[in-house]
Parts: sequence; C-alpha cells; structure tokens
Amino acid sequence: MVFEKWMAVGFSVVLIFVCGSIFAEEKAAVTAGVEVKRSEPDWKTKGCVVETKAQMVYDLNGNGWLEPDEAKKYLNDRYHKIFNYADTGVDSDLLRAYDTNANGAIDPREAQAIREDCQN
Ligand SMILES: [Ca+2]
Ligand SMILES: [Ca+2]
Repeated sequence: MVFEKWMAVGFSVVLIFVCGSIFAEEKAAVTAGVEVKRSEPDWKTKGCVVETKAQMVYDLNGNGWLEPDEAKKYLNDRYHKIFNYADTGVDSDLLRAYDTNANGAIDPREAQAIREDCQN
C-alpha cells in the first residue's frame, strides 16, 4: 500500500517534470518567434528608383536613383510628415512596402517600421 502511494507520487513528479519541459519548449519557441526580425528592405542595400517629384529632390546626384543614403533621408523626412498626419498617401513602391494593410496610406503604426529602418 505504501509502495503504491510512493509510485503515485513518483508518477506525479515525472508527469509534472515532463509537462514543465514541454511548456518551457513552447515558451522558448514563442520567444524565438517574437525575436524574428523583418528582412532588410531593398532600399537599404540597393537603393530604389526615383518615382515621384518629392523623391527627385532627394536624388542629389541626379541619376534617377535613390542610393541607400538618399532613400534614407527621404524616408526619414517622410516619416515625420506621416507622423503628423500630413502626406500619408502611398505614392511609390518604396512606401508601398510599408503599407502592410494595403489601404493606400501609411498610418502612424506602419510609419514606425520606417522609423526603425531609418535608425538601424
Ligand atoms: Ca541618386
Ligand atoms: Ca496602411
């Protein structure tokens, strides 16, 4: 009788240990998922083609292409306009990449991604 009781206790301990480790694995997986970073946008590595008159102003060497530095300056300035609810319309592929809900406008939450990309 005492032996059976100890067996039950032992079984419970093993069960708790197994459940605990499964939970820990799930938690680790969830944490890993959160830490997955967005992939580097093309403009940061290659730059992008000039599509609008506003972007033309940032094309300092006038080659019809925004080099990464020029694109960054444009996006950084554009971010501040968007943040103040001015000029939020998506007018280029460069901004389209940030319009995650595809409604044709960059809202402040979407603009956050622009800010992060400009800072890193
Ligand atoms: Ca250029
Ligand atoms: Ca949007």
